[in-house]
Amino acid sequence: SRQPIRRALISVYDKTGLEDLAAGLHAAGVEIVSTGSTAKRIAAAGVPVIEVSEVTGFAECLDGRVKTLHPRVHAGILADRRREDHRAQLQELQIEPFDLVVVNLYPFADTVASGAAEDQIVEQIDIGGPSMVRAAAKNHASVAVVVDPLRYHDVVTAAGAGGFSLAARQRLAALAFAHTAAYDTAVARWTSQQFDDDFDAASVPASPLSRTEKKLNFPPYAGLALQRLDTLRYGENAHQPAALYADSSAGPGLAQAKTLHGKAMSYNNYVDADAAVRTAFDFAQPAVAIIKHANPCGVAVGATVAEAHRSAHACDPLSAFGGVIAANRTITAEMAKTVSEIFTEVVVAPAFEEEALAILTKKKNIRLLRLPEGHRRDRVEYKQISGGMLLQASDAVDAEGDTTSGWKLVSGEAAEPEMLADLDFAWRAIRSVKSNAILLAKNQATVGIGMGQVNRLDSCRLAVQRANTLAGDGVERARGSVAASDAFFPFADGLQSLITAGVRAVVQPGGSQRDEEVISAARDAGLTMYLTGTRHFFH
Ligand code: 93A
Repeated sequence: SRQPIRRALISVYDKTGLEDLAAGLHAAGVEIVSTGSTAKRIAAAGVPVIEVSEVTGFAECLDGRVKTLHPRVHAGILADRRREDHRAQLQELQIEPFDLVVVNLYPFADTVASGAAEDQIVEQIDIGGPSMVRAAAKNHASVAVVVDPLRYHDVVTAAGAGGFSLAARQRLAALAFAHTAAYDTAVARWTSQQFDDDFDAASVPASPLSRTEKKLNFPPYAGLALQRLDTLRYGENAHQPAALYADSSAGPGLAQAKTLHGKAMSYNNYVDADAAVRTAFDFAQPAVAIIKHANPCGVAVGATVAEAHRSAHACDPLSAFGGVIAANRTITAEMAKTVSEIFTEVVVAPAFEEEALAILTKKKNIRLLRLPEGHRRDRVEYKQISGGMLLQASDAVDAEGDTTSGWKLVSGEAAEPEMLADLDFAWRAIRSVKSNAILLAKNQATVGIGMGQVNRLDSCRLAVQRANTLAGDGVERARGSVAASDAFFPFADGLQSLITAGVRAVVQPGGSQRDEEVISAARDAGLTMYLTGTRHFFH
């Protein structure tokens, strides 16, 4: 049932792996026919290739809209090699059949997602590509079709081994039809939304999951794997009934945590505990986060959790009153002693030392929560909007490993190891601060946080003001600190206020239209500034 591969048609938008594929096919004695820029790339790799226009005798026209839409191409794909009459007609028409079709389509969905204009999006509706894919898939009795660069290796192997078996060609055909169906669904959704005033999202088939969405387990249909766990006393306010659910497609996480001591967790306790855990577990070293109203009022790392807690608390003792604390390590007796002196709503951690429990359980009003074994950050986050919800991969770009190696120094001297460690700390911690976020840090601890403002200048001012007043010792803590900004500075004004306050180094994503202005303000002040290239919005 193997169909030897003698002639292949290759037309790919995504050129990943193309050179190796072409070289491999050529080495297996396969003749390659290809379209414009695909043919150029193959030829540039030193592999012989025939232009499709040579086969059709018709130059590509209408700016590429018509390249492969020609009987000499489609008869070559659609001829059923088992049929005498098909073979005879090909001979009569002097058309050579194709045994293999490799295509990947114009990036329609990506173009829509990029915010491109209507005309540009329309241009990315691939017509010739899906036609070839569907033709080859229909004729799987004679032709193998491949739409995914990940399969090129199999193609080269098959070419050298007498071709694909019928079963393999059938499987490839099924994948190919699923691929074009998904492609057209995306086109249908966009055109309906764009041009149909009575557009009803539910009437159009669901958009297919992308490859990364599949990897992340985004649910393909409505309905998460929710399981009701508990009734909560009330929601954010006393007149709002509320409940706790577990999502078995995620976790284990905070929802499965065990209350070791204290009153039942409230809705707001859960919200803050979640923010605390999210923050503390972003660090490899022992780390503590103190949260109020979903924002950190202190984050620090240290040699021990006790040390980290002392530094985190010192950031803002005023706000830490009634706070929710998370640690990424076992709560020690030493830390428990300090915590017991401060009115605290919740302490959440992977474990508690016996003695720590003995100390903390003396306090009637504190809740102690133990995270479940194997607790991990959810890879997908949900946010409800009216009538639906939004899903996204969680922001874990550089949760592990070295964050600083990819940074670009754009102003001042390179940071000494100690300053670099503080910048690294600030950049990790800022991920847990609601945007717009500016975070000042010193000695691996926050010293001033400006959060939740609707412009960056106010966040800068707030961070400085809180750094300089909350210590309560008359010390200007902003002076000599380093700063992180969760997104770029749209103007130099915010940065200027940090410079005036004595901040020594800044890490920020960059990418503003006014980067030059911002960077030159940093240079004028001799400030060390790094650009990360990624941002950490969090709302
Ligand atoms: O504009 S099209 O719809 N018209 C065609 O005849 C056609 N033939 C192949 N798009 C067409 N293609 C697509 O061009 C393929 O699906 C592939 O994505 C791309 C490859 O073109 P090039 O080799 O010039 O990069």
